[in-house]
Amino acid sequence: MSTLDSPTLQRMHAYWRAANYLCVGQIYLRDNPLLREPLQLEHIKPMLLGHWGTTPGQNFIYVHLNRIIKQLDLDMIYISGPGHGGPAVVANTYLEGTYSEIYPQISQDEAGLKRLFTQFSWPGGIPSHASPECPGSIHEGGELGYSLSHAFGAVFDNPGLIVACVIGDGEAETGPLATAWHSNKFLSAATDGAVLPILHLNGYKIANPTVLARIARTELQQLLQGCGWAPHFVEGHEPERMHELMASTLDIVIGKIRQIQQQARQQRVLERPQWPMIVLASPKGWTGPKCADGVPIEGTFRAHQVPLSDPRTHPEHLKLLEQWLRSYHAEELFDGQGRLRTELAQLAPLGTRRMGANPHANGGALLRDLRMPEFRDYAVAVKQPGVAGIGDTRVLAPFLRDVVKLNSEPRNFRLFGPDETISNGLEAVFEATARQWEARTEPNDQYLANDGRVLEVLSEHQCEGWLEGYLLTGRHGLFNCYEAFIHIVDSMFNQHAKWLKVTAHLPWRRRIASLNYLLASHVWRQDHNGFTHQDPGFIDQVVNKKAEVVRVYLPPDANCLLSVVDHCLRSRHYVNVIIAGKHPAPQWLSMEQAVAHCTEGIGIWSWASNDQQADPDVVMACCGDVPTLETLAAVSLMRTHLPQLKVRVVNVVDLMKLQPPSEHPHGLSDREFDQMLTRDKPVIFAFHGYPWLIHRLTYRRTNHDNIHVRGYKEEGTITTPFDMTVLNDLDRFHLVMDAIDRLPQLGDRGIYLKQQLKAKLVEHRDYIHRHGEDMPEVRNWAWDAVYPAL
Ligand SMILES: Cc1ncc(C[n+]2csc(CCOP(=O)(O)OP(=O)(O)O)c2C)c(N)n1
Repeated sequence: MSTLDSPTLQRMHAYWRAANYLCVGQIYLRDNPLLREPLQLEHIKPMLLGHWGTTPGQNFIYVHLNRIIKQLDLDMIYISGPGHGGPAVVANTYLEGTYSEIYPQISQDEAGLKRLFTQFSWPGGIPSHASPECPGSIHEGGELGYSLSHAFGAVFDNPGLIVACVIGDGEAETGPLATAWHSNKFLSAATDGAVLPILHLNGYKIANPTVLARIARTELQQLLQGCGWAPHFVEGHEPERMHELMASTLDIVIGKIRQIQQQARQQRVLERPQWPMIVLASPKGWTGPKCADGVPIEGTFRAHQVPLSDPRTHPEHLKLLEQWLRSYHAEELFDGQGRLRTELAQLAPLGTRRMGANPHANGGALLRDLRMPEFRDYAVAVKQPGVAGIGDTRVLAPFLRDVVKLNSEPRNFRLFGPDETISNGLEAVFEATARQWEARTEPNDQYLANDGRVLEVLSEHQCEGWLEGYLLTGRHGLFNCYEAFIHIVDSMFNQHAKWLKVTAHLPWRRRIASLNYLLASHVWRQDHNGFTHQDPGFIDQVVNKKAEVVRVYLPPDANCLLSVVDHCLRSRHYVNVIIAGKHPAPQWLSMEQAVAHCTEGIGIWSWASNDQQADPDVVMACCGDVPTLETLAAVSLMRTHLPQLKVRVVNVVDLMKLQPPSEHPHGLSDREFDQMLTRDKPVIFAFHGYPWLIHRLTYRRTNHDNIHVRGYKEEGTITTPFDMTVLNDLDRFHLVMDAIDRLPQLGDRGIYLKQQLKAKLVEHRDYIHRHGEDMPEVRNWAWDAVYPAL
């Protein structure tokens, strides 16, 4: 017996034709949207932009998902992996009515159709992808590879949600997507929702066949099965047969999803299920022109973008385009006003069951504040500056543990990381939860459970994609990672920051929780790993993005870290980058001082300065925990050996303070900047990252010419912590020498001290080579305005 009776099948086919028609219209037309007149050149856009190839397949999927949503009242959203098929999501959200509700000028009539067509890939209109402007989208899909990770992120802790995730067979060749199949080892059938991957095997990328289309179907089946999936193939090109096959397959796979969930939820079956998925093998550019210019188009790579050329330069294509458009018989699909005929419109689900109107795809609308513990309760007691600390992230860990605990019932906070939660000093979170793990366990495993709040997989791409999906659907999270390897997701960060920028200006999109990176195990303390693990360049990458979206914090000690993390977890619609150390390190500020300092983001540390009664001779500025330590050691040296010198210490927690306020909302006013860093005195700036960044951020400041920056200059290896700073000229001795070089008034006193400091550096080298650790005077140094004898 067939799944679809004949009238239903015909109506679904008509709906598909309507969507296809709207997509061709978006790519080509600026006028005559219902082809009431013969097609003329003036009806055609001056620039033909967009991607046809993936679009009819996605339209086909969408109409079938609509049927099953309606039939079973499913809570479902749609992710378009090949998001370049933007016309498809626009067309379908228009047909279901959501588009016109959000953008009333794109009305359900002929005038609205004309605007719908014209706005696509048009200046002042909408982009060609499944962009943020498109309702129902949480995934632009411009940069391929992240659809399946986003889909999983969206269903974690969303037990009622199904994400239908269309994956391009080209997209499936990317590293992130290839790994994302394994997300099923982290998904709880009991407490999470389900992902329905639909691998769209249309055979081609831009100009090449795809790998998965050119291996035997059995090999593809085995590959997917090996990744833990049960693939169902829907293959062919004859519409009638394909409609029936897709409908019956969807019935089976959704039935299977429900059965798996029921077994886990009611019968408490704990074995990892084999989740179903669909492989849709259909021609690329299905229903488009068969041939043009004597070569086949449909079912080939030539269908990828705009299959027929501009009739202004290829006059013979005008007829072909008109034939193609008329093949959908728009007159049977839209009424006299240009509105989708009622019997077709009824195929779409209603209200928030429409995939364009599902609130999960506008996550800010569902976002609830986290329940936050009082961060001050986790403070380190700092009676005087310089007391020994256990490692800043280790102080933070109990706070994060309690964030997990307090939000265990709303289930809206998770930690993500590539197997570094313990390594980054956050082990205390495992007092409250475990790592989510659905694969096999063995007796010696640690902290694994099938209901853990920590998601760890050794793929930074998955951590990032899952977290993004989680945030975009209205929840909160934090990604902890080694600083050097966060670069792996540079490009994903880019895409997310772009999404935030655009959505911030769409009033109907609600703001989501910020994406928080905690980069521990940073460049200066890679004692185990050396050069490969030393790279502070993620900050440089981040500050390229819009100031309204990015924030970078370098707390100098644990109390500042607590204050910063509390702030970031409460913030909205930013990317926050926090860089913190995990190794024992001195603590500088009491909690009260830390809160005041972090609130300002930059400040003079008067307890370390001696310029209260006079203008400073030199400003010693620092940003980052290790640079702060070296700066304070340098200051104590200067105050001991050059007591007449007036030294001011400035610490920066919020890097964006350095930019002028015209460039970043956090930017310090020029007046305050001049007051703090002076208009004309030398500034020795010890920075955590690459030095150029400080110049980039301060080049417009009055005193920029006098700012001399030390930072990481790509000198690294396995060595002692202090030697890392020496190799990069960021150590206390170099900092003092830098100051002397810029203070000619010191005369011979300065020259003699410099001589002694150079000798110190030689002594340091000899010592570490002989003993394998830093000199006792370095290891045991503690803040005092007086430095031990040289
Ligand atoms: C990471 C990335 N690399 C390259 C591209 C350029 N690109 C755009 S579409 C495309 C082919 C996509 O093929 P597929 O995923 O199969 O989509 P479809 O054939 O359905 O259009 C490529 C390579 C991209 N968008 N993203």
